[in-house]
Amino acid sequence: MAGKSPQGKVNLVNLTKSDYRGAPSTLCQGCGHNSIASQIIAACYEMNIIPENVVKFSGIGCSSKSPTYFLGRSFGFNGLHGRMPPLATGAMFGDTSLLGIGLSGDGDTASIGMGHFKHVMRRNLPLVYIVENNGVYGLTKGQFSATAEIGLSLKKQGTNLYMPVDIAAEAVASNATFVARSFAGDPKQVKELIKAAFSHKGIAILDIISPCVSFNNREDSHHSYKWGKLHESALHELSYVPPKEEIMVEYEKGELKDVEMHDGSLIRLRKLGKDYDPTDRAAALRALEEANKNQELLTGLIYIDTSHPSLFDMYDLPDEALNRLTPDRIRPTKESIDKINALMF
Ligand SMILES: Cc1ncc(C[n+]2csc(CCOP(=O)(O)OP(=O)(O)O)c2C)c(N)n1
Ligand code: SF4
Ligand SMILES: [Mg+2]
Repeated sequence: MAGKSPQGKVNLVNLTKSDYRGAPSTLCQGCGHNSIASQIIAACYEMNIIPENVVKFSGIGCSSKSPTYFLGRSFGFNGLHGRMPPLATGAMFGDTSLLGIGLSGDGDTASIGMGHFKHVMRRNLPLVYIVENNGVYGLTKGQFSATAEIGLSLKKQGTNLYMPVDIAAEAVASNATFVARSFAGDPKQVKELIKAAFSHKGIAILDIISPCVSFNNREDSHHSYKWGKLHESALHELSYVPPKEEIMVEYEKGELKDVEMHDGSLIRLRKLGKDYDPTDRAAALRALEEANKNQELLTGLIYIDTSHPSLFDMYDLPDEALNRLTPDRIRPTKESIDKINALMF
């Protein structure tokens, strides 16, 4: 039962929200990345996740610094620029019992890291992969990233001449099994999507527009708070329903669609406008294309496939985590080595 401690309300694993915090943020005040960190903290607290069961990964950038500012009791690896996915792949294989969360930026993912981004999706590594997307390289003082819209003019940078990369469209095209887009200015949606992503058995890509208040927050910039607020077009109202929670609320038939996850939890989608089926891959690509044409910030669960095996399902792994196997269980016997050698020579 959840109760109270001198530090505040405790959740089902007897932890307060403070137990999910990290070091104080050194990012700029108002940076979207800080708001996303707060929602990661809230999601993990509400899901009763034990912080020591989580491992955080990141590359380089202001976004990649942000794991320092949440889940201070969890494991963490800060890797090279654009190399968060291979780092996560290796570490997660080492201990498949952990929950993985990767933090990256639009530069880290869509510029230098594009190759690794594509491959981690086709492999379906179980990982919550968040791209804090601000259209610039914030850490190195605001150069255009690959997601900046064509024609964007910024002080000191001039005008961006190139077409942008759409992270969500890249993810759907690369067979990612969970693709969502959100906006740091819509914290409730961010939190519910993070919870759903933690329940997904495979790669969960969250492209979150996360304004850089220092270098790319002009009102007409597609990665600013103002533009996001004016142009957000949510596909549905989304809530995460934990496994076995009884739903007492009455609802009108036809207005709700539930997506069932492996652990028995549900992603509950309440219709807002048009019908939208997030299990239809072609429809997802069409919706993204349409939104780009109409200059809309399309948010919500864009695509989900709960049937595809995760990377670990494709290998004959023991139940016990590999990093806990003792040398006598890992080392091949002399007979098996002799057998392999006999095959080769
Ligand atoms: C190999 C390499 N190239 C370039 C850099 C310089 N660099 C550091 S962070 C960064 C871009 C960060 O942008 P993004 O991933 O969008 O993160 P943000 O700071 O915007 O959150 C670059 C180019 C580097 N650290 N390593
Ligand atoms: S420079 Fe931009 S991305 Fe970096 S902390 Fe400041 S507001 Fe955030
Ligand atoms: Mg960036």
